[in-house]
Amino acid sequence: SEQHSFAAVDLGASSGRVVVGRIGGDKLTLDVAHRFANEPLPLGGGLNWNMPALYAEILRGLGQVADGREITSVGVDSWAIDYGLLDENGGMLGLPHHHRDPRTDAVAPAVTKRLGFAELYSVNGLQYLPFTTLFQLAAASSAAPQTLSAARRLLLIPDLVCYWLTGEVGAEATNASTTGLLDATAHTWSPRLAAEVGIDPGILPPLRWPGQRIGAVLPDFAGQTGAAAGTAVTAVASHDTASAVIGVPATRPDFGYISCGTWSLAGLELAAPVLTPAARSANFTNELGLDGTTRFLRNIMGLWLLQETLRTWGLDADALPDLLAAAAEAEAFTALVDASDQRFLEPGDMPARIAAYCRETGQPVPESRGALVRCVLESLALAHRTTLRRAAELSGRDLGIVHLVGGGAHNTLLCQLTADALGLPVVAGPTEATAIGNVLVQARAAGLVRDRAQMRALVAATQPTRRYEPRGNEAAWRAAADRIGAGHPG
Ligand code: LFR
Repeated sequence: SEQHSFAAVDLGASSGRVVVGRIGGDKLTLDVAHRFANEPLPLGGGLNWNMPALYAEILRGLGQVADGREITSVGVDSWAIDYGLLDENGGMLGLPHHHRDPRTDAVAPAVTKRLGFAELYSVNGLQYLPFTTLFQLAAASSAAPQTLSAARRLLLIPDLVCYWLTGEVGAEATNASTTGLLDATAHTWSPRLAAEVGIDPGILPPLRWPGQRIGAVLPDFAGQTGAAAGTAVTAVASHDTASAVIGVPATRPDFGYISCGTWSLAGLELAAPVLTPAARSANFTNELGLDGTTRFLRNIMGLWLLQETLRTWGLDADALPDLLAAAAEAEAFTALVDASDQRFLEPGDMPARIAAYCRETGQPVPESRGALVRCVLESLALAHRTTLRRAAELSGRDLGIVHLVGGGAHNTLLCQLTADALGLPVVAGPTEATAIGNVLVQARAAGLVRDRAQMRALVAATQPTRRYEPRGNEAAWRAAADRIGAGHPG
């Protein structure tokens, strides 16, 4: 049958890529056309995203994709929550802030106290994360009120890129669900919450949904990249985690997922949000997935703990295989940290923060690099266990298998420890689940696939995965879990 090619722009917190996905019949192939680093830019005292540099890389990647190929459409996803502001002429008002910028440190607890966590949760259904858009806006409205009052539009990162590509503004719904300003039940903006944090609700653009056509690439863009004028830009599930969940190769209903990259997002796909007091005090989030589903999950610090450790040691990713080999040899369960603890959020000396955590909790400080990496990976595996088991309890669902997708699928030790901790098989891969989810939603808009079950069956049939069986040491993991309490909202 006929094959179509789609371009997926996927921006992650540490790297971005432009991918071509080809779909037709029972085939799905993926080809990474361009990969680039995403380095945050400290500027004017804040931590920012270098959007012009990222956009230049996107254009370069799309240029390579368009070279000699016919592209049915383009879709853009990225990390969530962060935003840019446009002035009345459509110009960007400063660079978007990075969610790891400390500007919300004092504001987030204060706003939560003022509005009440229970009240906020009943509307937006979100876990407490200090950097949620709503808190960033509260910080901006006190620190930079002139900028905010000059703003005519607030655009999340993928919507900003789509605006530059097409000239059209909108807010894609899965990503909008991470702002704290979207009603988790009605799926509409909450003008009341917007007003509460000091913004004009009118700057929130109309919502758009995955699969909707956004527009056509602008002629100057087509000129720059060689793309055919008029190539469509399609709204995908533009929150990277939402796309990753679409790309999970699940073939049975009782699956849990872990989207494991800079963050580890562990949870379940549900038909409706769980807004109970128990879900709230366990700090579970209800983000929006494809077709109105709920992504019931928690944020775990993820590979950030490892990336930032390597950076502190002055090492790059080439050093990883040796470190992981040393970690595999290191003694088990000597020290564990709570991988949801906010102290690990901001950039800085990670080994020192881990050592401080261990001292405070009366645990031995890991002495060698191998021991420290072991501590990080066991702590992540433990957080995966606690989070997925709790998600199943809170939603009354069975959990029979775990899919781990994203860059973390390469980390064989982490995958094995996660299977051990959960006492369940872990299927690792694909690493590019996010780009795959992006492509699949475009393919559905083009009439090539039907529903989530068919999309996942296609991923399972075409993408390589690796299965890890639990090694059966439940007693040790239970003891480890007892040492670390479940993380709670501030
Ligand atoms: C993952 C992710 C998470 C979100 C965090 C910040 O890349 O999108 O889902 O909580 O980044 O945006």
